[in-house]
Amino acid sequence: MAADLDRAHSVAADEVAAFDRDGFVRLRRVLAPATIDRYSGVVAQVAEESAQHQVPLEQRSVYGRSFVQEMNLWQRRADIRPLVFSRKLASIAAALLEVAAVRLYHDQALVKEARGGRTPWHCDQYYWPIDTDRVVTVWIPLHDVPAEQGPLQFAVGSHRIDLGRELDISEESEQRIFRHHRWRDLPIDQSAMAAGDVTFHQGWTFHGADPNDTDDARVVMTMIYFADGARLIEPTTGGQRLDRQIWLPDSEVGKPIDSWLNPVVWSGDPAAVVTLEDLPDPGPFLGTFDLGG
Ligand SMILES: O=C(O)CCC(=O)C(=O)O
Repeated sequence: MAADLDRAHSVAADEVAAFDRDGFVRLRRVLAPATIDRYSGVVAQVAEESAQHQVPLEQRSVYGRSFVQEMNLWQRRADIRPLVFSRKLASIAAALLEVAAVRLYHDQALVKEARGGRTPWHCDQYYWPIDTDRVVTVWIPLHDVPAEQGPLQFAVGSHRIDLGRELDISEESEQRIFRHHRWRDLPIDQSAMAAGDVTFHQGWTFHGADPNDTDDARVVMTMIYFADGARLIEPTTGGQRLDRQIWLPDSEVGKPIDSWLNPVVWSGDPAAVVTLEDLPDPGPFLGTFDLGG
């Protein structure tokens, strides 16, 4: 299993080109069935614990209904670390971004509960006080995700259109974006995912997901990586200030981000890459978001 997560995975030139052109790429059969089995249980358990602290779905905002969000599991649980620090996944991120090394921004479990709502269209880079667009999220479904369970969907090429980037994820963001014809004309790419498939999307790529119309939770793990050498910028929104506080506490504005929370997870220089032994002991980090209305 660890071997699967650290095994070299070659990324084809047409996959790099598609990622650059479309803002995302779907890669099939990247992770082995045994790896998926191992981590689906861990993430489902975290989500179940989280759900006990949440108000019922019908009392939440549109955002709150879209998924239960648990952040930086690696700080809390040693058993998720081989997945979060997977050299295979981090090396794919570096290849797609066409950079020599990547750091971890943070990880995040995104569990769309049974009958959970739509994930409104949004882009992520708006939340990140980082001076580069060389930032990517890997979205890892931990079981097959058919269309009716809300697989991730992408607006193809939307990373190249500077429209609606300043909108928080909400029903309003979705409605305002769709009023614009350039946005309405973009093709939408959505397809069912099989366990072992993953997607990678850029920070400015608009994405969303349909509701979960099934009685089973949609269990997904994600990691966000950015190019080594990227600098912290002065946060300009509430979301960016919060991100700076939580994920970039020891980094200085204008300087390359290099705190212990953002280790190098892939580099052409193996000595630069963090090992599981280098990581601090798990602590009581509380990355639960309040999903109330
Ligand atoms: O899982 C979802 O429904 C949304 C995922 C997402 O927004 C992300 O990974 O950036």
